[in-house]
Amino acid sequence: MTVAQAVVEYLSRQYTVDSVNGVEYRERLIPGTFGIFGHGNVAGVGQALKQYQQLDPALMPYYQGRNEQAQVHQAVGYARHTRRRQTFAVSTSIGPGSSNLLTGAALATTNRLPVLLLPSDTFATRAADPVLQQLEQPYAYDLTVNDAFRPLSKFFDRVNRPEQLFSAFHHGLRVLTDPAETGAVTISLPQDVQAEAFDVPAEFLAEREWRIRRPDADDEDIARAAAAIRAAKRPLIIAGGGVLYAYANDELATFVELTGIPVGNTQAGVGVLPWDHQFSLGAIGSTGTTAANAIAARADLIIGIGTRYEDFTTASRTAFQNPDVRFININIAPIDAYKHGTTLPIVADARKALVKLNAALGGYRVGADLEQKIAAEKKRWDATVDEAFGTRYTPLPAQNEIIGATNRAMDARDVVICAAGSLPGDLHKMWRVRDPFGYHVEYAYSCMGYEIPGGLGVKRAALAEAASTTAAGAIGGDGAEVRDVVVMVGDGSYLMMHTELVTAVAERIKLIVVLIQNHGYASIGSLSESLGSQRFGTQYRTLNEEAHSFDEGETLPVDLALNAQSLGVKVVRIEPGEKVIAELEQAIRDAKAAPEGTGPILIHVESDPLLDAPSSESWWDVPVSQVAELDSTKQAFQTYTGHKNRQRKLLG
Ligand SMILES: Cc1ncc(C[n+]2csc(CCOP(=O)(O)OP(=O)(O)O)c2C)c(N)n1
Ligand SMILES: [Mg+2]
Repeated sequence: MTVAQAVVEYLSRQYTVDSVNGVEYRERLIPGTFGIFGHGNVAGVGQALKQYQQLDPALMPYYQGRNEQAQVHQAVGYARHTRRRQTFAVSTSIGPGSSNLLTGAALATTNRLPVLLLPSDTFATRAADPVLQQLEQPYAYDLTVNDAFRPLSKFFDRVNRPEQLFSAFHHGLRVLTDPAETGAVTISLPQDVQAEAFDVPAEFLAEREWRIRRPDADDEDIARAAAAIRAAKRPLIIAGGGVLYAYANDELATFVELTGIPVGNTQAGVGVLPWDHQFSLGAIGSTGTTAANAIAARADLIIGIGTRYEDFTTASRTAFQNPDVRFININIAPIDAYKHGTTLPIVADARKALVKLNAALGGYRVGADLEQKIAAEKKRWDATVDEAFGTRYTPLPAQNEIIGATNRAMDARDVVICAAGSLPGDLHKMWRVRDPFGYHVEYAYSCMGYEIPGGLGVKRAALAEAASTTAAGAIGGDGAEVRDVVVMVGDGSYLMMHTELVTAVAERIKLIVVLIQNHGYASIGSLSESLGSQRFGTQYRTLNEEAHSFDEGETLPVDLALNAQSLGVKVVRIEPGEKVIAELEQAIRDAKAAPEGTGPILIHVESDPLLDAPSSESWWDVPVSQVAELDSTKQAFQTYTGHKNRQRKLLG
């Protein structure tokens, strides 16, 4: 068989095995392959996919996307919803087909989510050099475009000879299924090698299981952490995505109910506790709630669980103002467990570590004063959100109202999707989550354009979950009903990448999209203003040629509703006016009521970009010019210096 045929057959027989709360799961690691064909893969991987489709359509289902990057986003969405047990392979042509994957690779690696990238490469034999789209660097003849994947991937290899296939895929899949190592796995496939025939040992093509590693915590580490917790007066947990990937939310709930320690969550950690849980302070950091940020400011012990401590989480290292604050970091990845210079790292699976900590802490509970403070701060923030959701601006609504309406219209098990713009921050602080799978905001890379393809990937996973009798279905809920997936996307992100709507049309996938038209970048506009740069270049307006400015012209005559309609999407247009919010809420309910198999539905609503979300009473470090001719910049620099003084020293 050919190298490409061996790749496809091998991938069809790889399974992940996991046990969660005594239930065993066995699922295909790679349930399908995306491909956009061109020279490089059209006759290699393309031929193999076609051949197996004819022999057995279930062996390796092929999926057609519209943009290579967007295919990676779909794989990422799928991987997160399946808690990293499954992902897709993505096959591309050489040159631009390959390099279009780079942003997707960086996103997957930054988010610690598995994707298997199979970019094609130039001839290994160099027979036809230089082939169309070959880079040709005079100083390094062995360099190709695909070398650009090396810094973005957790594993990279190039199969220059057929025999290298075995070790390339064995170690590639080791990394793909490793909870600490996972990210983009890239295996570059030269186009001539893909088509080359060779003898494949039967062992390579046999079924194989990859058991997800769930390492237990070291007893000594637990004892030291327990002692630190007992000595703490104002401890606070920061829960990240690692809690969800370890299925540790039940143990976390037990832990906080026994100890009274409150929880602030990162973007990836929304859903670790329901929003109204007594000890959930909601979002923490730059886009956090005032409740979480008030408790964090005075905390003497931070217990980070499954978090990378991104700058949004720590408010650029200003969130913790207690000079004696210490950190206990429970993380499966040593890089995260050792952050903030801690002497109390616990490198372990979050669930197993929490089970042990619970046992070690028997009888400990925080003081009544902290519990009262938690209740009071929660009440204050809930009232703030009620007001933001309830205020009616007209004719154009505030984004807060749109978020409130969407939240009310969605069921507990439905999933909201977002990635970039002003929405992620607003969702982080205000979204009232009720299910561990209910919130999916890509905020490690915050990549404009992730929203629609990422959402489509989640919807694929939701459909598979509902069809499955075991697997994610049993974990995520009752497994019977298909979750609705609602993408919330700004006009800027939509313009950057919306073409996977065509993919949803082709496969009749019911993806609900709420498109918020505010004619430019509300997020960066407000950031620019706060930094003294006066919203420069953040509005979509016609060019004033004399001033060479896009800031004062007319709003563009762009109609994104019509754009979506032209792609075959069912579109609902909400007209500005007094009834916007009621009509939007109803439109989402109607979209939810449509049967699966209807294809994508897009709801178009306009919003006022100048009506911001309630303040987090927090900060984010974005450097301001130290000298300037603009007064606005000079003033902003004064404010900036004040915040800089509150930043904690970098200790790792
Ligand atoms: C690919 C990419 N380019 C640039 C950015 C920087 N950026 C973050 S948000 C944003 C504007 C988003 O505009 P829109 O989707 O309309 O959302 P809004 O800010 O209006 O809410 C930009 C340019 C990014 N996150 N991703
Ligand atoms: Mg916008």
